[in-house]
Amino acid sequence: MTAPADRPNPKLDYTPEVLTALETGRPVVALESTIVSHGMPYPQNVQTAREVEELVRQEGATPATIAVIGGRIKVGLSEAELEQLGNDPSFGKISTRDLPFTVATGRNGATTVASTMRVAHLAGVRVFATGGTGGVHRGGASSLDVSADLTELSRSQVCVVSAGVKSILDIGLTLEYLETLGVPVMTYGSEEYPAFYSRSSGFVSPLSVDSPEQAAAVLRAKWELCDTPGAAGGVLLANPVPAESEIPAAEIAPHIEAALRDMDALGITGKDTTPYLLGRIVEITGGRSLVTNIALVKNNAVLAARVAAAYSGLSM
Ligand code: PSU
Ligand code: MN
Repeated sequence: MTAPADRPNPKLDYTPEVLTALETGRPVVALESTIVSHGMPYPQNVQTAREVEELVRQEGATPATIAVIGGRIKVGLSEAELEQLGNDPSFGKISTRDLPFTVATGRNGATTVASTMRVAHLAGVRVFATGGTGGVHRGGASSLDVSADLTELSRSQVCVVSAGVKSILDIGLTLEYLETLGVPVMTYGSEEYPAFYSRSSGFVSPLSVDSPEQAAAVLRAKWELCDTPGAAGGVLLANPVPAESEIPAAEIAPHIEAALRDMDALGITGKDTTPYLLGRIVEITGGRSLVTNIALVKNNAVLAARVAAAYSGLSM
C-alpha cells in the first residue's frame, strides 16, 4: 500500500528541520501539545518539551511538536512558539473534532493525542511519543465518556508510544475497547500493561515486544496488511515508567481516588476532567507525580525515536 502521505502535505506548516527529515526519509517523532499547555504547569512544561525534543535529536531522529497557531497547523515548533504554547491561555485543548473550527477561525489550539495523530498521519509521520493516552473513563459504560484518542487509534496510521493509561480511567474497559477497534496493543519489555505512574496495572498486556526492531516489524506488518488508504489505523506501544521514577500502584491509588472525589464535588466533566485530575494529583502528591510524569515522557521519547529509526530502516 502506498502511504497516504509520503510527501509533505501543503496544508501543513513544517519547520525546515522536519521538512528536510521527511523529504530524505529520516526518522521523525511527533509530539503532542496538550501535554504542554494542559498537562503540566508552566514553566516545567516548556522546559520538559525542550528536553524531550533534545532527547529525540540525540537518538538521531527529528522532533515534530504539533499544534495549531493562528489557524495554521504546525508540524514542528520554533523556540518562541514552544514558549507561547506553554504560557498562553488562548491555546485550548483541541481534539480531532475541533481541528476544522480552529483552522477555519484562525485560532490557537493545543492538540491532544487524537488530533496530533491525525496531523501526524497527514504529515506522513509514523511514530508519536506522548505521556499518557486517553481511554474509557470510569463510569464510561453509562456516561459514554470515551476518549477520541481511542477512535483515532483505529483510523490514523501512527504508532503511539505512551506509559499506559492511569487509573483515573477504567483500564480494563479501555483495553476491551481497543480490542473492539482492532488496535494492536503491545508493551515494551513487560507482560503487564502499565498504568502511567506505576509499572503495574494488574492487567496482562495483549502483546509484548522486546526491541525497537520488533516493534517496527509489527508496524510494517500491520500497514502492509491494510488495504484502506487513509484509514489504516494505529498501534499502541506501552512503555512502563522506569522503576526508579515510578509511584507504586498502591501508593498512588488513594491520591487518585481523592482527586476523583474532588472533581465530582466541583462538578467537572467532559474534556476538563483529564487536565483537572492531572493538576490535582500534582497538588496532592506535593509535586511528586510531576517528577514521574516528566520522567516517563522522556523515556517514551527515547523509545519512540528508536522505533522511528528502526522503522525507517525497514522502509528503505
Ligand atoms: N493523559 C496524560 N496527560 C495528558 C493527557 C492525557 O497523562 O496531557 C491529555 C492528552 O492530550 C490526551 C488527552 O490525548 O489528555 C485525553 O483527553 P480526553 O480524555 O478528554 O480525550
Ligand atoms: Mn471525554
